[in-house]
Amino acid sequence: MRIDVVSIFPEYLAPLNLSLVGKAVRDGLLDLRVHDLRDWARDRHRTVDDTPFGGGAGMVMRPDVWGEALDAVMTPGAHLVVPSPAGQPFSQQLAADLAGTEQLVIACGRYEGIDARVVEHYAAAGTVSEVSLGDYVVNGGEVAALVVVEAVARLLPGVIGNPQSLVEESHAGDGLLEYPVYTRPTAWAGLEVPEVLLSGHHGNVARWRRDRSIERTAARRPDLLLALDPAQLDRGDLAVLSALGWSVREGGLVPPG
Ligand code: 6GU
Repeated sequence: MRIDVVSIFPEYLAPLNLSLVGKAVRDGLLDLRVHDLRDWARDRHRTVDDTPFGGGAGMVMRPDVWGEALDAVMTPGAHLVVPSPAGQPFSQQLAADLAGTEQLVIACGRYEGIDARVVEHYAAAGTVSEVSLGDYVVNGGEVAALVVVEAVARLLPGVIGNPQSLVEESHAGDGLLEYPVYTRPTAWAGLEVPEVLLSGHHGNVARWRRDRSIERTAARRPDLLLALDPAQLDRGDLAVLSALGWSVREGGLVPPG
């Protein structure tokens, strides 16, 4: 697939040459192109922003400069992603959807954001997603572009050596957080590896991991349990949840208290 990133700080995207994503590019699995937005500015200062209509702090990125850039970079059917703290939360589901597209274009805003007509204009012609990393503010879309490119690239066929690792990880499909993992040495800092993992009993290992996934999810992300279909849960799952004070009503899980 092809991914284009447009930014006033193209050097910010340099880490994409490293590690797994860098290898995917070198192996020809990903056509990654990073562009400097200022290449489409028209004045000699290469201005990309102006003061906000209606007043207020900061600067807003000009729609005409963005329009020139996106018209030059987007091919028919491209999916435009605009990072924004006001976007929908980025998710594994969206990463998987984006991994199935031919071209992804990521428009990195800075300052107070991009003139709202840019999203409106490109949404009329194709698919546009405004995406947020979470409920906090960072200074621009570049870190979100790093996140989106990495989350999408690792799902492309051939990028990850063992595709089974995509199946077992957090947020991959069963709606639970991943269980804790251990390796040698068996004793470290006075802490032992859980006995069951050394037992060689695959059934007991699988049950133990599933129990730990459920406990972790209940403690850290109860919202994920609320979204589960109880039909996906087996008797062992229900026993752990019940011990944690959760119960099952028709259609969903009910938290303790
Ligand atoms: Cl995508 N951009 C900015 N500037 N801040 C954010 C964000 C994005 N997601 C969370 N905070």
